[in-house]
Parts: sequence; C-alpha cells; structure tokens
Amino acid sequence: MSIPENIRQQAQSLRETVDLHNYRYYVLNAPTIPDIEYDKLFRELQQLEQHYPQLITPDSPSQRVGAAPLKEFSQITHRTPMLSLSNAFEEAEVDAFDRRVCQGLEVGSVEYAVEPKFDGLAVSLCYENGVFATGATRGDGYTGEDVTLNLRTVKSIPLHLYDGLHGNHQPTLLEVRGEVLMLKADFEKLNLQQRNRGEKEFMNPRNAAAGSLRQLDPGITASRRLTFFAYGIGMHEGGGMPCDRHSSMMDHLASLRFPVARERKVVSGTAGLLAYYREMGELREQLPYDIDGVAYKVNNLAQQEKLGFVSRAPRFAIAHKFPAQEVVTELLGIDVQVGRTGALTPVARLQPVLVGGVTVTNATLHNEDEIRRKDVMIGDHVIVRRAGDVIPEVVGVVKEKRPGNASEFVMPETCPVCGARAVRLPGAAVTRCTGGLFCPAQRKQSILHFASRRAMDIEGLGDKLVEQLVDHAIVRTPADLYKLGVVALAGLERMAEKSASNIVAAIAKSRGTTLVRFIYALGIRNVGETTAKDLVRYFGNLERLMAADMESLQQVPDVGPTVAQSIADFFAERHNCEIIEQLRAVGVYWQEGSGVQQEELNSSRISGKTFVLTGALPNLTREDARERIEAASGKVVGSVSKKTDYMVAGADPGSKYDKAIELGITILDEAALLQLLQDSYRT
Ligand code: 5U1
Repeated sequence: MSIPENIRQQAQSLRETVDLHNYRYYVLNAPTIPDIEYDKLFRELQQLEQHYPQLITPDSPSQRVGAAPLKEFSQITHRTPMLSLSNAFEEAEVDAFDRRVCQGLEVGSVEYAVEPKFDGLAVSLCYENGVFATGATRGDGYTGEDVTLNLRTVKSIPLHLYDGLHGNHQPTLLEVRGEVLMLKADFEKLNLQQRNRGEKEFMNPRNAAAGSLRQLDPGITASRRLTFFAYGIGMHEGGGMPCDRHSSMMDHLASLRFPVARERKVVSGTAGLLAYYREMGELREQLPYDIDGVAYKVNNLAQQEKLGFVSRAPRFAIAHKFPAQEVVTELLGIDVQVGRTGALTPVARLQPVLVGGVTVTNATLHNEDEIRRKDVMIGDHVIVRRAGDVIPEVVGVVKEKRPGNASEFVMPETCPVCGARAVRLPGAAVTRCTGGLFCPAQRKQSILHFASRRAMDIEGLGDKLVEQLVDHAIVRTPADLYKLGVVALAGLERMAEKSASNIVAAIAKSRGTTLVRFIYALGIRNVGETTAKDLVRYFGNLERLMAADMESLQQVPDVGPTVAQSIADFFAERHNCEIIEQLRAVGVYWQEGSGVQQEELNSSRISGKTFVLTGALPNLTREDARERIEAASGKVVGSVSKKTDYMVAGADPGSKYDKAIELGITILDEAALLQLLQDSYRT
C-alpha cells in the first residue's frame, strides 16, 4: 500500500515534535508541555505507525522499547580504544601534571577544559549516517559488551543526531563517549521500590546503573530510569565536526542534543584547576548525580594530539579524585544505642577508616531487618558510606572476605542501659526499651533534645555534660536544668567556673521562648518543628492543645491519626503534665495566642498554601523568605509534590525546580513572592 504524502509528512512532523519534547524533558530538564499533552502526541505517533507500519524508522521515538531478551551479550570492538584517565589525589600531583603539559608543549601556560567526573559506567555510542547504530560498555578498553538494545531505552540518548536545519553536513560515523548513570533521586526511588517488593537493594547509584544496564532483558533496563552524559568523541568520519577545542566539541555535542555537564568550564593553569576542584567539591552534594572527582583536559585539540598517550592513558588529561565516600573496613562489633524515644539502634563499631576525608569509627545499621537484609555479620568486611552531613552507614558486605568465625547479631531482649524489657511490636521495624524516662539513656536524649538549637536553644549543654548531670542524678527532668547553679556545675569533670556560669546564663536565657519551640522541645513522638507550628497556629495556646481529643487534633492541617495518637498519648501521661507544670514553675514562659485562630488564618489569601524554596534569592535569605511566608500563614516545605502551590526560585535552582516545572507548579521569583505576600492581605 502506498502511503499518501501528507501522512508521511504527518508522521515525520510527529516524530520531530516528540523528539523535541523528549529532549526538553530528559536532557534540558525544562519541559514546555504537560505530561498529558506529551502522552497524547506519543499515542498519535504510535497509532499512525500501527496503521502504516512502513512508516516505522529505527530511530523513531516509539522504537526505544520492546526488544526481546537476549541469551547473552555479544562483544563489540571499539573503533578507537576507550582509554582511562590517570588519577591525581593531591594538589602536588595536579601541579606536576600542569608542569608536564607545559613542558611537553613548550609553553608557559595552558588552557584546560574542566568538567565533573561522573561516577557511572563508561559507554561508547556509535552513530552511522546520523542514526544510533550500536552502543557498548567499556569492557577492557578495546572490546566491550554490546548493550545497544538497553541503551536505546535511555531516553536522554538521542536515537539520531539532531539535524536542526535538515541537510546539515553530518558525519558518516561518530563515536560518542560518555557515562551512563542513575540520578540520586531515581536511585532512592528504585531502592524504595526494591524494598517494598522484598528485593535486593542496590549499594549506590553506580551499582544500580551498572546492574540496570547490564540486563539481558531490555524491558528491565527500560523500567529503571537511567541517564547519560557525553564527555568526548572517540572516532569521527565524514565532516560535520568543525572544532579545534574540546570545549567547542562539547558545545557541538550539546547542539546535536547530547546531554553534557552544565558545570563544564574553561580555566587556565594549576590555580584554575584547583579552584574548579574546590568549587565542585562544595557543589558535590547538591548535584543530582554522584561524581567521584573532576576531569581536566588540555582544551586545544592540536595540543592534545601533540601530547599523545602514555600506555593506556592520555597525557593531555587527568582525573582529580575527591576523597572516597565509600570504603571497606572491618566490623569489630555491633553496639546497641538507645534513642530519645527508646528505639534500640544497632551501631557498627568499625576499624577506624577515612571516609570522605573524615575518620569514621561508628556507622548506623538502622535496625534488625536491615542487618538481615544486608546479611551483615560481626567480623565481616563492610562497605561504609559517608556522604556530606549524612550519618555514616553500612551499605553492604564484602562476602568473599567473610572470616570463618563471623558471628550473627542478636537484638537484646532487655535495654542495654536500664535493663527494662525491649519490645518489638508486630509490624514495627524498631525494637524499643519500655523503661520510658526511667531509662537514663532516654532521659539523656530527651534533655539533649530539649536543649537543642531548634528547641530551647541552650548553648553549651552538650552530650558529655548531660551525661554527667544524669549519671550523677543532678538532673532528672528538663525542669531540673533551671535549678542548676554554678557551684553544682563547676564540681563536674572538665568544667571550669567560667564555662559553668556561661551555661547557667544560657539556661536562664532560654526561659523566655515561643510556644512552638516549647512544644517541639517536649519531644512528643512524631511531632517535629513543622507539626509544632501547625499545632500552635491551630490551637493558639498550650491548654487548648493539652485538652484536645483525637477528633479535634485531626482537624489540624497535616495531622493524621498517628500523629494525633502520639499527642494524645503524651498528654495522657501524668508524668509529662507534671514536667510541664514544673517548667512553668521554674519560670519558662512564652507568649500565648488567643485560641483557635481559623479566622486569622483565613484573613490571608495564602493561608494554608504550600511553598518550596530553591536557589539563591537576590535580597532575601531563605530564613527571611520562610518567615514572611509563615507570617502570612503560608507553609514552607522541603520537597516538591503535586500538593505544592508555589515554588520560589532564585539563582542556580536545584533539581526541585525541574520537578516543579514537570508538575506545572507556579514559579515565583523574589519580586513575585513579595507581591503575592502583599496582595494576600488585601481582600
Ligand atoms: N568527565 C569525563 N570523564 N571522563 C572519563 N571526561 C572523561 N574523559 C575520559 C574518561 C575516561 O577519557 C578521555 C579523556 C579519553
């Protein structure tokens, strides 16, 4: 059957439109149409192709998924070897690299293209006459595995080279080199899914990316969200690549619609390289993907060629690695710590080891189920991860190194601190000490929480001091803190008179507080700062909150049955009410509100609306913006969801911005926010 020209054109136009929206969504992170519109276009294309199968081209966006599982991967020999980069760990090694380069080129200073070094899986993509033909893993650098069908499912990999002006001179052969990785957010989602399905979790985004790409069934790869970033070109034949610099080559790849790192730059000399290293080191945690260092490349391609290669690494490039965030060490034992709410947490006692530049001796194992799931035994060699400010955790075990005498962890049946029964309720993941505030560990943690910065903000009351105060029975409840004198404190270990009087002054200062801080300081289970704010906004004063029943508690926005039950249980406990009485008796005070404040809430048009802040605003700090929004009864939350009403975005917004765009959430800049706040008080 011959196909009418208008149908042919319609299919071509639909393919181009779908390609464009794919590119905007997966590469630029800036979609311009809602998902529903995209789905409609995609279905239209599918229907047309179903009706006229002759119209189907291998690079049609409809042809990414659907290939049958393979029996095994075949091998692909790379047209040009996939080299690795030499590593530098110290500044001196970077300096030596720059000096070698200058010497080799007989110049005084060299321009470098610098970019993040992705912590993923290196792949080579081959485009024949502009169409994606084959894709392979790095393998041994000369031969890799043919993962073409799997790479086709990665939406940010173009199935053809973008030919914006139709008829542009395209290379007959182009080998694009880059890295397949999984974004941190996608990794978290995948692991949550794996956990919910009772399947094995992945140790880190890199393993998840590798495990997802090396699947014989492309359907599995398609179900995992992988991302690709290009960082160079292997072979290139037949024109269309007019570049004399690495940086312009990357720009050219971007114009062909390959994803390239936004953070790439051009710098000069060692000073430029090291400044970039520090800049990226600071940015590392905020990036949506893991990087393990930065890559430095001589920018001028003729200079690159002149420098050439040494064994399997180029002389013109080097990777400057960050301190490892994951290391292997020995698990010497598992201690059990008792938290503020009595939760027993198994903590790994480790052979001290440097992780991310810090010596780590302990790492959390979360709970008993996690230990079983990760199959951790005492004596094992374990993989410890420490990223940013996050508490170090054991992410896995090196099974091959398990010693014959490795022993299993058993959760104690009694609290290791007070000896009360430890209970794990059916369906709960956590085992808890039943000793309540009679347990010194819970008492210490409650007092530390009470004094913490966001609660009563008592400066200088740290864990060593609280430990002594509780162990010597000087402090039993938070109210006892306000009875402390300089003499009692100065008698303690490592406590000079000056520090003692500073602490007494800090305690005295904390007497004047806010009801939000006070409620948060009480340490009611499931009541964090945000819930404390919601409760105060709704009830206005403590008496009303203490008297509230389950029904009225659940009238508070965002308070469900679990939180309501925790609050009701807390105030039903006589001991807790007595402590509140004692705190008032020792002079703790706050400004009481006037009761249920619904009318007041409703007076602002943004009351109850949810805001997410991202990026740097020109004039307001985050705290300023938050305070102003909250003063108008709006609410600031940390993450974007369908329920978010507004995103306030400043310079260099994070990935939240992309998500907000994706969900069609109204975006405000600082000026628009201030206007909205002003308008919100007008009726
Ligand atoms: N960002 C980046 N990673 N990476 C890895 N660039 C880069 N370049 C590489 C490798 C192996 O090699 C080329 C310089 C040959």
